[in-house]
Amino acid sequence: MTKNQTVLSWIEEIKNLVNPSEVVFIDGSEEQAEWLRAKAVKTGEMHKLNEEKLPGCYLHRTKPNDVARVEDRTFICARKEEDAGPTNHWCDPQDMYKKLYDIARGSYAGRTMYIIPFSMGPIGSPLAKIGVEITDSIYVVLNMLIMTRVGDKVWDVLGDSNDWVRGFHASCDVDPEKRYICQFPEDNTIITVNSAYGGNVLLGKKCFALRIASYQGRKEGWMAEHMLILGLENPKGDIHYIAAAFPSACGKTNLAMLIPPKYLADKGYKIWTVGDDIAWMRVGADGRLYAINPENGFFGVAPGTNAKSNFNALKSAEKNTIFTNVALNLDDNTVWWEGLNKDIPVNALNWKGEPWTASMFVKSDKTTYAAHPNSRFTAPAVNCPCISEDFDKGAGVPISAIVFGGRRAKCTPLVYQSKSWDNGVFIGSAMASETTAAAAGAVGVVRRDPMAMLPFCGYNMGDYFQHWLDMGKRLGDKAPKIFNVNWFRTDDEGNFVWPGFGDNMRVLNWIIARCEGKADAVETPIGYVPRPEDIDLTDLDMDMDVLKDILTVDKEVWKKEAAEIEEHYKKFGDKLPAELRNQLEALKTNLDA
Ligand code: OXD
Ligand code: MN
Repeated sequence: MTKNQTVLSWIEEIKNLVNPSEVVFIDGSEEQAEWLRAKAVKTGEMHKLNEEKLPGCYLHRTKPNDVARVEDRTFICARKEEDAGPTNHWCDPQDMYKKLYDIARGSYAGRTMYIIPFSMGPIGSPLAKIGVEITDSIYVVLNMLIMTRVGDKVWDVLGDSNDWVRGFHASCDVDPEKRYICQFPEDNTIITVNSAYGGNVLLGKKCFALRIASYQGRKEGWMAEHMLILGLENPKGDIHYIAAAFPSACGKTNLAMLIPPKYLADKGYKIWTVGDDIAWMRVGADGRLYAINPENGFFGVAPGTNAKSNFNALKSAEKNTIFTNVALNLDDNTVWWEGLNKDIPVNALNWKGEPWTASMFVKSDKTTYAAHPNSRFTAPAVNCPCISEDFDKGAGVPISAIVFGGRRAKCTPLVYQSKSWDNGVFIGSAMASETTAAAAGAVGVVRRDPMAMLPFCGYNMGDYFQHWLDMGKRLGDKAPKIFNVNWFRTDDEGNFVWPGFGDNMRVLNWIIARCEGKADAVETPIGYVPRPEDIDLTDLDMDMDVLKDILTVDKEVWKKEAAEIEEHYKKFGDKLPAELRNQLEALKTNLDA
């Protein structure tokens, strides 16, 4: 418990509003967690899975109307609309507080109010931040216990300070018409109502660690980014760290836990996972950029995860894991999802809890799938076989390279390096990807998603670009090198050309070699692209011509791309930094040359 008056008076305010029948402080003990799990099983919120095959694992199903983040109902409630910027939905804070309080009023009647003190980042680390989430959902509590560092120690570190983030979640009737995910950056406050889907209600994640933290980062001179962090160890035992931003469901978790191809593993190459989704980065005492993963677990997309695509994620989710919206195999009380393995259950319940058998499955019709395309596993980071020794290191890891990427069937080459930090910021600001199932809405449409932060930037994105440019000035020649990758180029039949997964290591090796000044490249209008022979294809059944093709920069295609970037930039008006306009003009000139 805490004596912090700012915490206690906020708890009192929310308690008076929602009128719970009891209040439970989460203390972080295993004993309390076990009591909560038992309670959740009793109410039916959780289903206990086969203790032998999946020890400590549970299955949860959300309402079918509540399966993904809802960007059209996500608001940045800054006092001035301009401060939310053109890419966010905005509402006046006072109007929104009133609306949310009206919705939440009395909604905990007959329910328990759980109070979760949590730290984003190792407790007490100078890079960590503290939050308190109030929720009426045991599912949220149990997920937060995996995804963040929870417990009484957090109160000790907080002391009397008012520097903490308020997170209030009310499940209400899970009514999509009254669903709101609201950030009040100027008040360090988050309020979510009428949802129970992780990305909307695990308030430490997107709401705090990205939307609120990005705002704090700009004010305080650091960065909160939608990035994985991995360490690449070479045979000499040196580890170089890479932070990489990809839009949701583009394989961040897979890249973060990559297993090198055999011939590289045999030589001694290894990948160590620091984070799979979020990076907080600060300039360290030596002038380099240092990153921590503020989370303590993985909230990964289940479908497509298998022993080949991500063995380490599968291992991470073998114990003490919560599965959400996957299928239940009734024969052995385990879970299944499309792409897990060929043992399609004959006797199962689909993600909605309806009877399901393999004969119902039609590949082209996702409504027949057993698991929801955005079904998830919430797994403790400590379970990951390749978790970095530095995962818990409060000081963070030094970043050598920043990598942007997205799904682009055409246009963007497999990999290229920016010509400078500012040019890299330009590349990030123009990032585009074909949409996936992680957010509600059409799938497969190209959308610009600057730095993969479009749904997560807590302030005006024009100011965010300027913040990136300013960070580059501070870092000077110690700044990480910036790259762009695209694993998703397709051939004329729509098949992926690059094998991806573990073979992405071949590209990471080029990236690190470039950082060390040890690899060649060709200068193109968009940046430095490897020569085909610079990417090691040992043991890979790939033709040099095919590789050459996906490394090609087609000037005509890129002229169209430049025109689209110009269009994309228009929405930022005066907030678009002059430097980015100059970068776009330089690209156009290069393409005309
Ligand atoms: C996620 C997302 O869940 O980006 O990480 O949607
Ligand atoms: Mn994400």
